Amino acid sequence: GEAVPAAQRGSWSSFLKSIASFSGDLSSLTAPPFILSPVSLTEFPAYWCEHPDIFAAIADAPDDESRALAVLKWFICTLKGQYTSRNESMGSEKKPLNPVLGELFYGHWPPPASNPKQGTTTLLVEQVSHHPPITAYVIENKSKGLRLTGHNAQKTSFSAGSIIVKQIGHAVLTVSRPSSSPVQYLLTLPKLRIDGLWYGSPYIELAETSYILGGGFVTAIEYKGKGYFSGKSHTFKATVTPAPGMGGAAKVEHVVEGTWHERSKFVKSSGGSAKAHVLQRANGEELFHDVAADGKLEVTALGGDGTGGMSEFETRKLWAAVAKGIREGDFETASREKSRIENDQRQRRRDEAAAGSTWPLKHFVPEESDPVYERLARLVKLTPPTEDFYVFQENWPAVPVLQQAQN
Ligand code: 0T9
Repeated sequence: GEAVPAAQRGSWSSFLKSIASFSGDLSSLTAPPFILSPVSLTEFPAYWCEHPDIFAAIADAPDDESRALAVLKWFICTLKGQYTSRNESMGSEKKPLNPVLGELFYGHWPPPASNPKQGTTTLLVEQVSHHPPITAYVIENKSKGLRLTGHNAQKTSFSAGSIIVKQIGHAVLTVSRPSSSPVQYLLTLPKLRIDGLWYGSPYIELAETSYILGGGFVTAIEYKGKGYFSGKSHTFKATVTPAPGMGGAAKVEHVVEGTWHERSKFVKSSGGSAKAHVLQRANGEELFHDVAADGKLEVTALGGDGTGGMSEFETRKLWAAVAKGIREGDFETASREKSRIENDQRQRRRDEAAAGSTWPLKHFVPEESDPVYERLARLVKLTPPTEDFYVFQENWPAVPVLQQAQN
């Protein structure tokens, strides 16, 4: 591979061989230094809200149909960050830091000075399982009545030179309204293919279909890459139709096509609501979404201990020395510090086993079923997950810095 530093070619090809003969938890494999990222997976849920304005706009939609389109626009606008931002900032997809059990990440997005009414959005993330790695999160804009909760895990396999990642988990978006009951959407996650491994410059392509279900509508988003129906990378086609039993709205259908890292537009629209979601360009072009038109706003990390500091399990404090080593090319320090964290974890697990106790999660509880999932998954007959659901515990101690940010 040309992107692989000469001194690491051998370790890259043996790393590729070990992934090829392995399936399961890739995070535990040792990779050569050039492919390491200094960012922990607990920071990834922040990608859901790097356009806090588009997220907040969901609360302002006047009706179910318009809200379904607002949710779709927000979902599409997150994809570029979720799946291509490491290529932009570090030249290729990289192997993230593998969070420890109980790792925490808190953050917020304050409203812009020009629009204080947008409200503050807060982020709370907890690593709820180490083996397999599972990350749970809550993103909330209290003043707009919006809350996104979810959890993520991955099942990986290797096929025709690519890593195939099946995302386990889902997200639920709750839109609270002042005078009627809340509306909920179930969001499923696309399948990933990691290509470019041979050349040492991995990148993600999305495949198959993901759904946004609820609020009276069903949105199916189909993903294709190079060589499929448009021949272009990062292509999608989203179809928004009324959920079964919607009566009068039965004829509504919106179809949006384009690329999720650039532009998309309505190719079919039979309902009246689409107009409010069209971006009119100076050259007369009518778009649904244009990534270049959005200013992305990265999350500001907050220390959760209430004094502005971070406790030892908060991501940026826990990994500080490892991340610094990776950023500065001092891989000896990075790997020594990483071993220190891992040994500490092993010792904690041994102590717990000896004491007959388990690590207490701070914000979530594993449950075997989730009524919201059961109700909404039926709309397209999703295969029921066999993994636990992680339910956010409202009534547990709140995080002082997040409460402060919300006031
Ligand atoms: C949820 C996202 C997820 C996490 C990452 C597969 C992956 C871990 C999971 C799915 C986010 O919402 C979106 C984006 C990127 C996904 C990561 C990309 C990636 O490569 C890693 C896996 C575990 C690896 O590190 C594979 C080895 C590596 C050498 C390839 C670059």
